[in-house]
Amino acid sequence: MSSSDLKKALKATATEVTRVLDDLLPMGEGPESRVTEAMRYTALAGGKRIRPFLVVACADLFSVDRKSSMRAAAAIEMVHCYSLIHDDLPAMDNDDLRRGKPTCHIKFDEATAILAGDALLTKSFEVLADEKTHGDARVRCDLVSALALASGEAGMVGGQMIDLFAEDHKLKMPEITRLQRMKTGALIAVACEAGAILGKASENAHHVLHAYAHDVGLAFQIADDLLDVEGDEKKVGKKTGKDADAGKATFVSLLGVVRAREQAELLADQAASHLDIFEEKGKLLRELAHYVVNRSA
Ligand code: GRG
Repeated sequence: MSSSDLKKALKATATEVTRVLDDLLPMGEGPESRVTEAMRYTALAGGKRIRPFLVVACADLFSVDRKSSMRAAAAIEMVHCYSLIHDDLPAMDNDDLRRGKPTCHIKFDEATAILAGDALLTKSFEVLADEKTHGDARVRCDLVSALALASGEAGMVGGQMIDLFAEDHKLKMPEITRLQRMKTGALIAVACEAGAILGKASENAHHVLHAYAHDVGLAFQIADDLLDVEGDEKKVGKKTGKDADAGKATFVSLLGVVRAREQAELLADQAASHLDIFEEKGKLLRELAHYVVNRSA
């Protein structure tokens, strides 16, 4: 298997999850259709679709039906899209550009962007709770519960709160690691966990995927910090240099570019080695760990 197999698999998942999102977010009628339009604007606007890929690739380890894993993947991508919309708002990062396009509040307006984010978040739970996602109510309940924990104050929202606090406080390495585990890592971890839940994986397999997700999540964030320093704005699709401009402590500002890259590569190696128990079946996920570190967007 080569990196072109991973690229093909990423592309195929991106195409399929975009189709599923398109189906799950039909345009309605009446004045409320403006919010659906804004939801679709962000959810169908591309992106690497790494979280959906993680759901599907982890679920594939347990031969889960694709229809189930794609719906769970779409639900988690909805939460990711909501976080991007809200993160870009003037009250937070105040960004005009996302995925190479005007951000949701620039294209529509702030109130509509807030509502679109809210509606994507709630829609994700509607999708997971639907029988079409899985026939077993226990599995659906576990998916809902895992996504709620990862998205809320103990996960992504909590991480975002610490990130805002960090604007006025110089965080040290352990605090930054905790912030990023919550802000970015929790959603990456729940993507892997969703695959394990859908596949009714053994306790050991759950642990292994958790350890993998933990290392990939951190490697992903270090790569994101590196892109903010070294990335090409056109390829990244958003403004770069923002962390330095804001005087924010990041993995790169604390470690320097060279050590940060070494650390990210070490984490990718470690993530890949967790998957030994899956032998050949874990190959794409092993490759993905290295891809997140070496990506240009
Ligand atoms: C506002 C509730 C709330 C949370 C915001 C995750 C997050 C917290 C904000 C996203 C902003 C950001 C740049 C975070 C750093 C890492 C990250 C999650 C980048 C974006 O994810 P990618 O690279 O994006 O997977 P694409 O566009 O490929 O989906």
